Amino acid sequence: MKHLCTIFIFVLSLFLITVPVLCQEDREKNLPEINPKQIPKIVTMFPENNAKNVDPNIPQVYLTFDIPMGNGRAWAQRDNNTALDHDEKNEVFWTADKLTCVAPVRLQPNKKYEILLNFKPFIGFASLTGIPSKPVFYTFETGTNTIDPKKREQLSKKLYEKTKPEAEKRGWSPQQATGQPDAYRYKTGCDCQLSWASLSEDDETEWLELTWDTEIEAVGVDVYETFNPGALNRVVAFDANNKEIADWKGTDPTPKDTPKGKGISKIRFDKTVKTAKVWLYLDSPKFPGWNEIDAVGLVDSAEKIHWATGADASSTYADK
Ligand SMILES: [Ca+2]
Ligand SMILES: [Ca+2]
Repeated sequence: MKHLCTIFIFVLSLFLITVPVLCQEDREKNLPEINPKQIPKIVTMFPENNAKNVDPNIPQVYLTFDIPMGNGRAWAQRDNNTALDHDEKNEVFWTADKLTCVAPVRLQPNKKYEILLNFKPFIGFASLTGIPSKPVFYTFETGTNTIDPKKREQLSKKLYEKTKPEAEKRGWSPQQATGQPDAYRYKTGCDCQLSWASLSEDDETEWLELTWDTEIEAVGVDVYETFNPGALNRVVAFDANNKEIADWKGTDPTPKDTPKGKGISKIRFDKTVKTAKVWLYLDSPKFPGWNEIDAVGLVDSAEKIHWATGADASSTYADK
C-alpha cells in the first residue's frame, strides 16, 4: 500500500509541476515560431542513453541541459515493469546552476529502465523562459552486480560534489564561481546569484581562490566576469607545495565599459605551469559596484578549459 501511495504522490507532483508549462505552451501557440537555438538540449545523461551493464549501486540518475532551466521536470514511466525506481526518501532536485536535474534512485540489478522525458502530456523540462525541451526516450539496463551499501555510499559521495542540491550552493557564494559558466548565458551582464559577489560593493580589495581536483598543465586562465567587469588586476598560480609559480599583473582585458556589461578575460601566464590552485585579485574600490565572477577555467596548451571545482574568497554577499 505504501508503494501505491508513493506512486500516486509522484504522479500528482508531476502534474502539479507540469501544468504551468502546459499553460505556457498554450499561450505560445499564437506566438511566432521558437528559434531552435532557444530549445534546451540534454548534453549529458548519467547513465548514458542505451547504456548496458550499469552498476545498480549508483544512487542517482541525472540529466544536464545546455542552458539554465526552470524548476519543472517530467520523468514519466512507459510501463510499471520498466519504471525508474525512485529513492522514496529523497526528492528529485535541480542543481544550483539550474543545468542538472537529479533523480535519487534505488536501482535493481538486471533491470531494463525506460523513461519518457517530456512526452506529452507530461511536459515538465523547460528553459527559464518556458521553452520545453524535445521529447527523449531514455533507456538503460543494469548489470548483475549485487547491491552493496558500502559501495553505494562511496558512489554517493563521489556524485554528490557534482550534483549538490540547490540549497548547498548559496547565492553569490564563492562556489558559484565553480563549474561551467551559467550566469554568463544571459544576454547581458547581470547582478545574478549564479556568480560570486563580494560582501561590499567597494570597501576593500578582494581575492577569489579557485581549486581543481587534479593538477592541470596550464597556459593561463579564462575568467567569466558577469557584473561590473574590469577589476581583475592580478592572477597567481600555485604548485602542490603552495609556491607561487606564475604571477600575472596588469589591466583587466575586459574593460569597465564593455558593451554587454560582461566579458571573458583571457589571462595567459609567461610559461606553462602545473597547478591546481589559482588566486584572482580584484581592485574592487576602483571599479564601482559588485565585480561579479561567474566561472573560472584553467586553459591547457590545447586550449581546453578545465572548470574550477572548489572556491574560497576574501568575502561574499552570501554572508549578508
Ligand atoms: Ca567594486
Ligand atoms: Ca556560476
